[in-house]
Amino acid sequence: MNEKKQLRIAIQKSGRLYDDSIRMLRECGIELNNGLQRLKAEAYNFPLEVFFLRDDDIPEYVAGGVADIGIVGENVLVETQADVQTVQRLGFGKCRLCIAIPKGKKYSGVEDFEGKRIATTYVNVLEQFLKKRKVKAEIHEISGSVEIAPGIGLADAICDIVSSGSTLFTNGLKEVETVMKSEAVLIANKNLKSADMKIIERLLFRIQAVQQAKRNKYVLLNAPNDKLDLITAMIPGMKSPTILPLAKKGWSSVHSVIEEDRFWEIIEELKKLGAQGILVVPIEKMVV
Ligand code: PRT
Ligand code: ZN
Repeated sequence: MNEKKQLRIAIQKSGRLYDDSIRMLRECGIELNNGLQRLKAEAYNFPLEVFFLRDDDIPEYVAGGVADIGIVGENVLVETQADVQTVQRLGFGKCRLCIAIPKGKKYSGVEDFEGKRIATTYVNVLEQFLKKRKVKAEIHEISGSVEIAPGIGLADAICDIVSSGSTLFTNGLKEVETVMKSEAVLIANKNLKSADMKIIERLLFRIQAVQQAKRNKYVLLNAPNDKLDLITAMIPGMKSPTILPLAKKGWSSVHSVIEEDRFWEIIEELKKLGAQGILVVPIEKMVV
């Protein structure tokens, strides 16, 4: 019998990575059915089965082959030390793992932690960090509400995830060391069959097209013909810009793609060169 080949992806069941993971699949044109059941879902237009799990379990499930691929924060991946491969950085779930101390305390460097107690859920990552810096501290493993540990006398410092910094602020703490930076990554089992690899490649192709599109904008502008060379040199686009004559003599319409990072800088230059009627449009997918 010819069984339909499906790739199994593990994503967070609920939490900070859930919405972005589902959105990423949707932007890749992958729609899920019975997703509301929240244990397992199937894509009806792509060979993908989705398992909804706690983020902490995802690396081990992928390493053990229960799922073929997974989406997880690098912080969790490094902490669990699971034997998997990282196939793509996903650009969401950005945060950092930091050591923080009470606001009023002086800090002169990582050696201040010698002999001190640090509370964390990231025991392995912190241990590696301190070892590299030759600091011997006492690590207290706690499972939640790490930020209250110094206030209740449980620890001198904490090591926890920070994004906006407001949790530290409300708890009278200040960030003094960055242990690691993190974002969501796509991980894969190390022993996948070639049929699975082919599906991953198709998925990666789509993810990269979405990411490219987000990094770029489509720009349309009117340019005086005597400045066309200078203007097109500013916006070379993917291969070269499209140039179409305007009904008004001596003018052309120029279409191209520009990078989000250099966007304002380029627009300013284009204006100086005499470009007018500049329109900037988001791109949904981009295949170079
Ligand atoms: O239930 P499950 O085990 O699946 O989820 P979880 O509660 O363990 O994880 P969750 O949903 O909180 O986070 C999932 C992943 O999102 C993490 O592993 C990180 O990779 C990433 N991420 C991004 C964050 C944050 N930002 C974040 N701000 N994870 C946690 N936080 C917490 C942090 O622990 C602290 O309590 O938010 C607080 C700090 O936030 P700020 O904005 O006040 O600095
Ligand atoms: Zn978790």
